[in-house]
Amino acid sequence: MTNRHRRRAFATPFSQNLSRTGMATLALAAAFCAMAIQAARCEETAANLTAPNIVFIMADDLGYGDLGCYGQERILTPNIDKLAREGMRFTQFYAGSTVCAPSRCVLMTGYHTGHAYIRGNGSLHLRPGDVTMAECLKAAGYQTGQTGKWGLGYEGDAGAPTRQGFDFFFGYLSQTHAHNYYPTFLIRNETRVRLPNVVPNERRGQAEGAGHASVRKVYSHDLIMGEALKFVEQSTKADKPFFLYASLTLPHANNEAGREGMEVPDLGPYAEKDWPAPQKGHAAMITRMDDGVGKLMKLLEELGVADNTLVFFTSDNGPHAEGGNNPDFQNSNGPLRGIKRSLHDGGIRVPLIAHWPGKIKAGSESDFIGCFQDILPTVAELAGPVAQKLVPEDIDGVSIVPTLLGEPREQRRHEYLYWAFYEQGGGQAVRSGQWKAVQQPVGRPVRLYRISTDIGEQDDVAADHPDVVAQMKRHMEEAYEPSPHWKWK
Ligand SMILES: [Ca+2]
Ligand SMILES: [Ca+2]
Repeated sequence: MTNRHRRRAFATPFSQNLSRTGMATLALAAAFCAMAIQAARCEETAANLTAPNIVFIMADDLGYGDLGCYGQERILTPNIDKLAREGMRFTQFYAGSTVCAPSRCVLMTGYHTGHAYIRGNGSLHLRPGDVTMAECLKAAGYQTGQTGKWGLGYEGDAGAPTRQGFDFFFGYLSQTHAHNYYPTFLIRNETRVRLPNVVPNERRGQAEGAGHASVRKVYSHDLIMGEALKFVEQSTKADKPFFLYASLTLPHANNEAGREGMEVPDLGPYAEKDWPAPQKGHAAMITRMDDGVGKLMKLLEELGVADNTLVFFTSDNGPHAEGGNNPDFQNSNGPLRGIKRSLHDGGIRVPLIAHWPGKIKAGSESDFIGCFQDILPTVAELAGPVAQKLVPEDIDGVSIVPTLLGEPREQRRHEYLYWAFYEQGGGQAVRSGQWKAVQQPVGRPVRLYRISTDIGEQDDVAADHPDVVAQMKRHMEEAYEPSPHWKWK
């Protein structure tokens, strides 16, 4: 990957426009002093922290409005709501992409979808040289495990999680396989584990295992959650921190099952609701996931490691209209516009909760404008210098540790965030401060929204602000690095 076009888009913390006068020299000296003090303070902060366990829980296609703590009124999510009450809730955090694979690539490698290697769903897998979050944490002494859906490599290739820094893996490698909640097999490390479900006309090739089961014995989410709990329990026996990446598959649809795609073993508290069947399934999936989060949090308490564990909860992209689900029924995107595959905020703005008792202020809220590429530098900073040194210098993320810990040192901010989406004629979007620009499909005029006051992106003000539109177009040009694998189509 060439770095020729790389120009980092971060706001600088202090002015670079000092003139060549004596005053300027003095000011420079003062600035260097301030930097030195700041650097010393950073080192001190890092030295005082014991590297925490890190649990990163990610739902699949869960919308900004699907959780009680983000305004959901029908679907019960008591455990995740508790997580938010005890931790920090982000209101302006974004997923890496509006669909699965690229969002996960941004999360794992820290490059946005104008720079990342995997920028869309498809058959590409991570290369050995791609540096992942798991590799950084493993190098820093962490035990690393993933349960759930990977999406960045297939059986036997270099992209498999066990070849990208994970000591342990259980779940689905292929995203299409992951559609099926009652599969005939899942994968433990690099070996298939047979399951008693029966799937007639099961798909083959890279989608192997996808289909609609006729005999449903074992629900994959329950196994995935169970393996997550086991990994945590076993990890706490060793004298090392652990990293769990629980990339849950709920509430994604089984796209092979038509209008019966919201597969769930029981409808729980929604069984008697006067709702369409897919909506009952959708709600039951989310509540079942919430129940798993509750079990995980309880286990951390029981094992006595809750206070030294940083837990994140988020989603990989906005809500879907698949498997019979109507995202409007439960207002899954909240006040936002659009769903999965849109570059309006409904497709990309996601819940993010961070929980670390005694370190992250309970009941706090942050309007920091961040994105998945920020997670890698954040966890690497917490893991220490060995992990930090492995993170490539040209990634697009910034560490949000100062925000999480409420530190006095300055939080680096993005000058802008960028997304490229390569399906459906392509699309690009930029978020910069109060502004949001969307060009979807590519080639159409750029629409501009003052998102600070127009969260629903209803009022296109491009005609009133040609200077802002020009600036947003410059950001798009700067952020987009051509790739032979990714063309607007
Ligand atoms: Ca997804
Ligand atoms: Ca690698």
